[in-house]
Amino acid sequence: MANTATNLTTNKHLLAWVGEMAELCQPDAVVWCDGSEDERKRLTEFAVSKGILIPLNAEKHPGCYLHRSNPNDVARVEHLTFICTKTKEEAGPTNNWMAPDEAYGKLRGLFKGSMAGRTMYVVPYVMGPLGSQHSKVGIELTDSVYVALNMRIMTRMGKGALDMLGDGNGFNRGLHCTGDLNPERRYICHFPQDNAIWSFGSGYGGNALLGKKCLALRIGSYLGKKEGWLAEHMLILGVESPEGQTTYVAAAFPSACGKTNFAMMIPPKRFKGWKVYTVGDDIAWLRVGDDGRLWAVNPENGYFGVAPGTDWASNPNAMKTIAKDTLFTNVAVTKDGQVWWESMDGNTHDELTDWQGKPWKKGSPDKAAHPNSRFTAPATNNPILSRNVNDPEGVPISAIIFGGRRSDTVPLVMQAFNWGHGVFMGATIGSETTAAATGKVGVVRRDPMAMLPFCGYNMGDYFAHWLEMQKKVSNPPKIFLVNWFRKKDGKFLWPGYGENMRVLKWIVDRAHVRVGAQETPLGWVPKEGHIDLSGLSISPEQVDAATNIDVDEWKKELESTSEFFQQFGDRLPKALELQRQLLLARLA
Ligand code: TSX
Ligand code: MN
Repeated sequence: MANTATNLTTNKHLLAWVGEMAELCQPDAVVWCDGSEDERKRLTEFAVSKGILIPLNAEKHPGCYLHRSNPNDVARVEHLTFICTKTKEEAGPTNNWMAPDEAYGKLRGLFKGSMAGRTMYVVPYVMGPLGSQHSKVGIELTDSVYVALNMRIMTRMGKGALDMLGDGNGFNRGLHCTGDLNPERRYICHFPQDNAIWSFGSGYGGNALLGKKCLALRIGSYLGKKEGWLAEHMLILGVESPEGQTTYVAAAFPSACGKTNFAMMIPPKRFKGWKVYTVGDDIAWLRVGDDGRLWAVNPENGYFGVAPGTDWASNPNAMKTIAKDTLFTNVAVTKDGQVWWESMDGNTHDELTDWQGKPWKKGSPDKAAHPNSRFTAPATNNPILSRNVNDPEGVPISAIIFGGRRSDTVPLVMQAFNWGHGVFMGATIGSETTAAATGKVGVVRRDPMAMLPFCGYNMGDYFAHWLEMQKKVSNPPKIFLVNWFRKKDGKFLWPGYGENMRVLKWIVDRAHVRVGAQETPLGWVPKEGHIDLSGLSISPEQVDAATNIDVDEWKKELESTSEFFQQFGDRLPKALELQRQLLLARLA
């Protein structure tokens, strides 16, 4: 059997577990990752020699590499993602469930001897700032050098994690094997009660970088329920006023709403002296501080962002972030080794190499970059990275924003009357489907708190946990609902992007109780004069339409909400259905 020895740790629990897993997987070698620069070079050179990474134009993209995945392995696989709790009830109606014994049995069979002829990397990592009592240590065992290099960017990876773990046993046990990438033998299994994750048959980020969705959200949300905190699918940003006051907000949006763009937003010229700082673009761990406020930590250390749609117009800070030391997955490349994707720069290239490595010519009906192509970039590259990202206690949250992509019904912004109403808003957000490939276009898919694919336990209990948190948070953030995507006559009513600063400023001012609003049956809404529209080239009528509340639309909306709630049966907190009926009564 492979020698599993290391001088990086003497942790008996860890050494025993690594030994046991190596016995199961039978790798030729076991390599412990220390997170050093030397190691990065070594692993990168190895990956390049095997064709796993392709060097990009070193002048234009210093330190950057391209990875092409198997074409059948380009995204998360929700139908193959399981929550393995003792009972199905604990996983709830919105998760796939498998009994732990069955899952361990099935996956043991797959992992058995699966790393023969390969190397097992032991990847120690921390989610959250090093040394913070709120951070969690994980160890990922993987046979993928691509995964090891991505984890190095996305987490605090290496010796620091082992030092933090010391001789403790409280680490997440993650086992990952690429396997033969046969989707028939692909399983992403979570064992919340064992603090373990077993992932087989995929090399894709969300399935294989176990610190992110698997630990920080699915296992994290389970631990949050148990320990009295919240693991959320939220960006965190700081807004600094010209007077130097910084206000932090956390925001949850379903996919394809531009979360990373919002997290890296540049205020328009009119907002001279206002600055936005990124704390995180995807995940927030929220805890109650001694002061009764909610404090947020970004457990991640990098950005795993969708490339298409990221460009100099939509997100200049992201473009600067990915300028160096970035791994690209499934993007297209130009003749001179530069990355390219649809949306980047018109039709300037006659010929490209597409995401599968095939020649691509202008006018081809196929996309050159995969629509879910990605960048993995270190947070420290972000020019507007908050100086507080490594604060062990996190940053104090003054506002929570829920959002969705809705062409009607949901106004540009409204504020919840109270915590319970805000939880109702979060529990009922949804997005209209955009891509024809995913079914009907324009159908609302409910995605409560944007957590539908990421909640590691019964979503009804999750709602109850959110409601329970009110008792602990004596100084709670205000809660808001936003919608950048409302349309009239097929056209977006709100310019979005940097102009969202106008909405964000109203939110910040509301959080500090220093701007007005109009009470409507559905929440507090800005009326004329409350949102600064100076220098904006859209008509007041258009703003009215974007912020309008239509009673008939909302009656339908609340019916659809009722349908959505039914699946949770007894597990749906009574307080949520009551919120729905209160709104209905106010509309009548
Ligand atoms: O990210 C987006 N944001 C948030 C930015 C901080 N997008 C892209 C969503 C897909 C990932 C948006 N798209 C936003 C937005 O606020 N708004 C829209 C809709 C929109 C698209 C184009 C225009 C306007 C609105 N164009 C013009 O007005 C010219
Ligand atoms: Mn996400």
